[in-house]
Amino acid sequence: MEFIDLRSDTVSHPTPEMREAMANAIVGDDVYGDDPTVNQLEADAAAMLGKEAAVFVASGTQGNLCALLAHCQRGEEIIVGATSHIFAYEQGGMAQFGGISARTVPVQSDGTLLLEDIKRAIRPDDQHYPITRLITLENTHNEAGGVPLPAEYVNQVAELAHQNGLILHIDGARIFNAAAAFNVDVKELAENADSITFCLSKGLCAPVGSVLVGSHDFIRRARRARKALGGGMRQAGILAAAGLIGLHTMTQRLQEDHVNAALLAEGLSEIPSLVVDRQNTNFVFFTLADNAGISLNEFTQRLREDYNILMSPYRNADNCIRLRTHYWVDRKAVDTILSAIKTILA
Ligand code: TLP
Repeated sequence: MEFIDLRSDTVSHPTPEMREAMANAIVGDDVYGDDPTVNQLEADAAAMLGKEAAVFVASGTQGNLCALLAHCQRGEEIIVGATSHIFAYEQGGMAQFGGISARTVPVQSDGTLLLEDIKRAIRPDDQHYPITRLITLENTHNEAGGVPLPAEYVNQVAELAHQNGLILHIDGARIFNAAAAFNVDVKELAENADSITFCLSKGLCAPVGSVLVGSHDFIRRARRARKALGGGMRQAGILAAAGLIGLHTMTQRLQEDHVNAALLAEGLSEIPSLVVDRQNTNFVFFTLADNAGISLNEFTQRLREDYNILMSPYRNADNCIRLRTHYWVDRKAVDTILSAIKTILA
């Protein structure tokens, strides 16, 4: 059964071109460095982000963890947004596997961390404290609602980090969405960061995989961390083949997802019992009014059962739904969704 699935962009699945490329991929043992398709993906990803080297990893979570394990020693601390994915949704992997602690600072509604908050969080040289090693940003910021962080801001944080001898790591799971939103080359958003993780799944539609980029020396250490985490993937060229299409082709069409999200937000805002809270990049948040005459659960159930449309309540707010557009939610799907919602709420 065909669903229109808006629960996340992680639900996107490979395009027909990706499936064909996967079937025909030339592969080798990647732990030996022998997989030409993985090697190509890593070289192209590093070049696109303007970095020396890259390593293909199983997921965004694994990419962020490899980065932290490669940058930090046990007993060191990172400065991280309190609602960032690395802190909130990665099981505290940095502490579990690396003995690294997290010092959180508030995330503003525009996805930024205030420079004053970051400055205050940097530890003085005192034997009572852990050693601050790294600052991390998230671009686009998921919990702030898919907000893209502009290059000027990223550069200010990079400068602050480097002036204090700290490293800047970016969780750029959706950094190509940020580049599309500002209509800039992704290199501009990556330029002053020391390392970046980005996802080939999500908006780029590959079935599996993320890439971590940075200097040669850093990537050598990250590759060791990946192996220790069980992430040496052997004939991973089958996956990297889809990733290459994600990197070169799908990054060029993300603007379409943003336009569809804007159209959805516009259509939803015209429906009386709904309030659109915000829309950024491929994210839309809306709230069902108390007088809508239907509970949020009944609403999502009817969409699923009667129209094959999947949405899920947003866990952090009452009566709120978060939608994400992606390749498989086209303009026609936007019309179908709006007409289904109008019928349910009529
Ligand atoms: N986010 C998922 C869930 O885990 C919440 C989603 O549906 O949005 N960084 C950011 C900013 C992310 O949004 C995610 C995934 C990750 C890292 C982790 O990526 P994966 O799922 O590949 O480990």
